[in-house]
Amino acid sequence: MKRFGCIALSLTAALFAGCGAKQDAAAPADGKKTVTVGFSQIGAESAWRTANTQSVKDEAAKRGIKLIFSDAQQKQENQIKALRSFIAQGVDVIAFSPVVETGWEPVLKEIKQAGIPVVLSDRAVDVSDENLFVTFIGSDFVEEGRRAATWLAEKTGGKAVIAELVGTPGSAPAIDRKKGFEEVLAKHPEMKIIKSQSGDFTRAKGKEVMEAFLKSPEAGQITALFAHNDDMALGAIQAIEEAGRKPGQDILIVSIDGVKGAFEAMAAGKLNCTVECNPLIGPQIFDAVAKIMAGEKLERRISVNEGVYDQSKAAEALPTRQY
Ligand code: GYE
Repeated sequence: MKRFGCIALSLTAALFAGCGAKQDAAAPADGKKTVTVGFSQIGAESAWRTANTQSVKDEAAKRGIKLIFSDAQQKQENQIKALRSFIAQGVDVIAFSPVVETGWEPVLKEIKQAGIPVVLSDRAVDVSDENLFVTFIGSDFVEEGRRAATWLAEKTGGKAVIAELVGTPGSAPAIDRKKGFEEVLAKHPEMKIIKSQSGDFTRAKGKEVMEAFLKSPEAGQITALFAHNDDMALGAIQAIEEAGRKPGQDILIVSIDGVKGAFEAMAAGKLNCTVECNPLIGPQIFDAVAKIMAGEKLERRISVNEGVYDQSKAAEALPTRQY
């Protein structure tokens, strides 16, 4: 089993000097301007998301940034409303994690007209004008899909009948993880996906869809499950157990994120592998904000370092997992 290097993020906290003339009641006594950031989060659909939210809030507090945080409950329309309210409030920078890839152009143009820089967090958008945002900070989801399929191919000797639990339809991680997974499958003619449906990145939906897979006429053929995130895999594990089959043995399971619950399931022998997707990107987001406020140029794409873990590493890694 290959283990891709898992490198802890080492990020320097940056303090920014004031620029611009906006008055703020919360301005510190030293005369430096308080920076205000509007952050539109997708929701609280998974353990990954909860950890991501915490990382953003903690880092903003640590740096004395005024954070206007908005939870969209997984709805694009709510995110668009939040973005417009950030414009109305005259924030210094807008950061957001777009629930789906498309449909952002009009609101991004409004933000641009208002002169507010945008940092994309975690998920990318599909826009024709790349200048509508400054940078995108997030994981390489295509690579994560490849890593999941590569692990499964090695584990099964290239033979598997696969059920797939897809993430939120139209979201960058669902599109890209599927793409990367299928790219590797194309090299293994005896690995095929026979069931594929969205479980919307939630545990409840993952369980529900897996139950339906296990009631289908093809249920008996399934030897492996690829879940686009750990929460759906954890829901599916329950469904598999309730159907009287052994998760991790009768059906091999590989998922993505690397949340604590996944490590616990691996230590219990119920999940076989998780591909890490690090949600603790608050420091990178606010490093980007600091650079923007200082007028520095930013890379268009800032990536996150991640690894792959299987059961042999689970018990050892569990105590040090931060999310
Ligand atoms: O994998 C999933 C969450 O966008 C990378 O969103 C994120 C994904 C993550 O709901 O658990």
